[in-house]
Amino acid sequence: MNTKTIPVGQDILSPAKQAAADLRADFTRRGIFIVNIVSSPGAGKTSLLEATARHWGGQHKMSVLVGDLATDRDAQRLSPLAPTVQLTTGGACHLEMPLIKKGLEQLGPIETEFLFIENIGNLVCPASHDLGEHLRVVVLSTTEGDDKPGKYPKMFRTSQVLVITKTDLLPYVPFSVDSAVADAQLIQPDIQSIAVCARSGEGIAEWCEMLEAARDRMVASRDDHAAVH
Ligand SMILES: Nc1nc2c(ncn2[C@@H]2O[C@H](COP(=O)(O)OP(=O)(O)O)[C@@H](O)[C@H]2O)c(=O)[nH]1
Ligand SMILES: [Mg+2]
Repeated sequence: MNTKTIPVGQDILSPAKQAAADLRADFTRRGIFIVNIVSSPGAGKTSLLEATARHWGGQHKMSVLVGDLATDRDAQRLSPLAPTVQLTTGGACHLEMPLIKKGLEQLGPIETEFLFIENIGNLVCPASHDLGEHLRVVVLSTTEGDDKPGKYPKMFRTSQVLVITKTDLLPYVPFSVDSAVADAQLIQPDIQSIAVCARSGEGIAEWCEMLEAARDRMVASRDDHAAVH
């Protein structure tokens, strides 16, 4: 039997992966940095976004797509601070590209530097879905235990930044920031970590500076690429 080899020459992406790659490319061109925030429920994602918006105070423009199974409670919290659209999945445990696209349509033509996607509270399913983000940030609160990175390895392996929240509770809970970071680094040696407290504002300036630097790098690499071509 004759066999025929067909050289494809490129990765054949699934439609969802292709949609995510297209969104990332489009937003890179427009200078909009997409941050996908993942965590278990109640780790402090919305509080972190509230603190971010307050810290920037309009100095850097941000918009938010916020996902939940039900209710628009998070959008109600964030809307006074930044253009926000609530995405409700009606039960699905993670966000996917079609809902992100609907949310972007609802957001309308945005002039923004940062688009935050607050994912559904869940340390499992969201790990498998690229939403076109430039940066994936996993949030772990001090009340969840410092052993979680090793127990949910895919989420930490696919994230570039670990934000440890609720540092004000450290005196009351058995949680070591160093142990949590070391556990995450076993899985993802390059993971960058920041400890914050949304209530007191501790670490929020550092978190915002990290975001600004990451966006600057994206814009610089886009411009270098454009200059070469
Ligand atoms: N003590 C303390 N509580 C916090 C902090 N950040 C968030 N919380 C509380 O943690 C709970 C869940 O926060 P939320 O932002 O809704 O988490 P999300 O479900 O991940 O979006 C709320 O009751 C917040 O007030 C913090 O820095 N310190
Ligand atoms: Mg929330």
